[in-house]
Amino acid sequence: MAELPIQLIERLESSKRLVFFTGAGMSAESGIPTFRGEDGIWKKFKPEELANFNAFRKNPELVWEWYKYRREIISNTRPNPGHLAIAELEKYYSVEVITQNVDNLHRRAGSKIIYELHGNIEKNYCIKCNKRYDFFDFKLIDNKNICECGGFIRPDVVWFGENLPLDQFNNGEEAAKWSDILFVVGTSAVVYPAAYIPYEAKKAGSFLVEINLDETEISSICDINIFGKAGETLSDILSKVKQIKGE
Ligand code: BJW
Repeated sequence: MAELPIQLIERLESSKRLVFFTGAGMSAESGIPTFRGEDGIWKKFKPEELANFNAFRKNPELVWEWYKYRREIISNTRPNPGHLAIAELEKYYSVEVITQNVDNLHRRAGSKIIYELHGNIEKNYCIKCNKRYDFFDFKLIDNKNICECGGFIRPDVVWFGENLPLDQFNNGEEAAKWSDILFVVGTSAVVYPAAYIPYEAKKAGSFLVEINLDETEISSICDINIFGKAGETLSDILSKVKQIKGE
């Protein structure tokens, strides 16, 4: 087990409310590519061609191709030790998860309170009549996904220029502000308004711990920066908590 900073151990001893703000790096050890960086999805696909509504109107087949490809990857993965550690920490603390990920891995790991800021790749809705088509229960016609009303079905995710689900954002922000420790895990923190959340938590007095392979936009405001893999570091944190709690 790697040595954890003493300030973090002291905080873990005195804290009650932990909040995890997670990004694509959280799921990297499950085998899901991140968006930016060396293996990022954006290296292979231009976001402006795929993750915005105009692109979808212009070329729904292409956008669906990308989502089918990613769903395929996600359906063959499982939560990694980091997701499982966050879920197990609920035995010892009040834990809430704010995630930018659409991959459902926190839920599959057993976390109970999850705010999904950018939607969920397993859910869909018709852009004409709003009928919901969750968990793939719609037909593929010529690689277009068409609702019974004739409208296009789209994935229930948040594209550039679209508003985040207000309840998820507001509740997540509130949880972060009330947290004793906010862990910022595996995010480049460049996409807004999600990236405002750690700043708001800091202003409200939370202790910020970043876990990332590299420095990010948010590193300088964090109280502690742990440069390491999310899965390994969170497992180490869980082991330390068990020691603290006498297990
Ligand atoms: C590891 C690791 C390991 C790797 N362990 N770590 C204010 C300022 C500036 C711009 C804006 C602003 N407000 C709004 C904007 C515009 C825009 C925006 O933010 N643009 C910036 C990019 C410049 N924002 C929006 O458009 C948002 N909407 C909005 O603001 O609405 C209001 C509005 C309405 C009308 C008109 C205009 C505005 C919506 C943003 C939606 C983002 N959507 C996506 C796609 C979701 C669906 C899908 O998945 O298909 O969300 S984009 C993509 O980026 C995805 C992610 O959730 C998001 C964040 O990425 P993340 O998670 O940080 O991943 P990476 O790859 O960037 O980083 C991974 C990190 O992990 C790295 O740091 C690695 O080092 C690390 N790592 N392995 C630990 N093992």
